[in-house]
Amino acid sequence: MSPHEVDQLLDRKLDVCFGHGDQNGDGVLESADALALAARIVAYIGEPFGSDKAQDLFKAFGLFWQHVSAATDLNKDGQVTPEEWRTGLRRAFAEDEAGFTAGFRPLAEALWAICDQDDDGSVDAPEFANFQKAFGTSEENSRIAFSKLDRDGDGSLSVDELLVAWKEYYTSPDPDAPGNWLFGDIWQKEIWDGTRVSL
Ligand SMILES: [Ca+2]
Ligand SMILES: [Ca+2]
Ligand SMILES: [Ca+2]
Ligand SMILES: [Ca+2]
Repeated sequence: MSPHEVDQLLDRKLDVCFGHGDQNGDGVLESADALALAARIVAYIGEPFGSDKAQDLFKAFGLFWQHVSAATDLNKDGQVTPEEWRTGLRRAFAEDEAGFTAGFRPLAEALWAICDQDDDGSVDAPEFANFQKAFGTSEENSRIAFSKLDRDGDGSLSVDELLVAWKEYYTSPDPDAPGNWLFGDIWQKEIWDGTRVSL
């Protein structure tokens, strides 16, 4: 792949994530977007809002946003533009392994816990599909994503498998990285058609 194609893949993945995050569709990300996304996840999973798992997820999203916005809100105005998002995330996560783990692990743990609705210590494909509904992911894309992300093929998604997938999704230019499939086929318009944000 040419450097341009590598850039295109990573840009596309970061833009899809931006589109998911911009919950009110105003073209910038802010803390209210992060909390709205957390609420949406709680609602689609079917967890009561006052439960420990839901409260833990809200806390984790709040910390995650602090971490991410510190890295991406380059002019410190409380809003993250698409350009700041692309530049800041590359710098913060692709080039800083420790920064990635510090930002993502607490969120991965809280998400994993709330996804495991039957408390059997595993997140199976139907539980993962409920989580994916919060992002508008189709059943088909959710099924594909689960099969790619479940690296050891044991029918369950672990925290570490989730973290490896996120790491690849947010930082890897490799077109064959399984983590590219976090939301299914990344190039489908169904996942994100770019209409909500103009770059
Ligand atoms: Ca917004
Ligand atoms: Ca800004
Ligand atoms: Ca379970
Ligand atoms: Ca697994």
